[in-house]
Amino acid sequence: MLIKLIRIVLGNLIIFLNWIFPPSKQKRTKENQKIVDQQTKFLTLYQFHLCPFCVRVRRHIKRLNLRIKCKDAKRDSIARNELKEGGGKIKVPCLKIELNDTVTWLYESKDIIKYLDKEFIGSSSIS
Ligand SMILES: N[C@@H](CCC(=O)N[C@@H](CS)C(=O)NCC(=O)O)C(=O)O
Repeated sequence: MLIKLIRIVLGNLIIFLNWIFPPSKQKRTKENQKIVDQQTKFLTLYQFHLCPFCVRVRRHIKRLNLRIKCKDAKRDSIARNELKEGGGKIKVPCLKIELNDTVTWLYESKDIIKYLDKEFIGSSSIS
């Protein structure tokens, strides 16, 4: 009970700090943003709103200026089932990558960030 309360307080504090200090966004031309938006159509992030690892990944997505669908696997039971059935476990964050008829469920915030950097860092950026 106490642990749950501490988690909620800390989670909300992280959300608040994230709101106060938003990451600076990578800039792209409209045309380049359109190309990147096409590529991110195939990505879905399964996450919990208050999970610090998810906040880290969401910040990174914002920093890279990516439009990636986010599904809340805590409150949305359909998303929770998709994650369990598809990925094999309820652990967040998890990035679902749908490419060329292959679906990959990428767990671990570190690995998700590494993947996004590899695919999108500096991708068509202005500066
Ligand atoms: N090492 C993992 C840690 C992820 C993690 O512990 N996530 C927690 C939420 S903060 C989780 O999914 N717990 C399963 C659950 O609550 O059902 C990462 O960096 O992504």
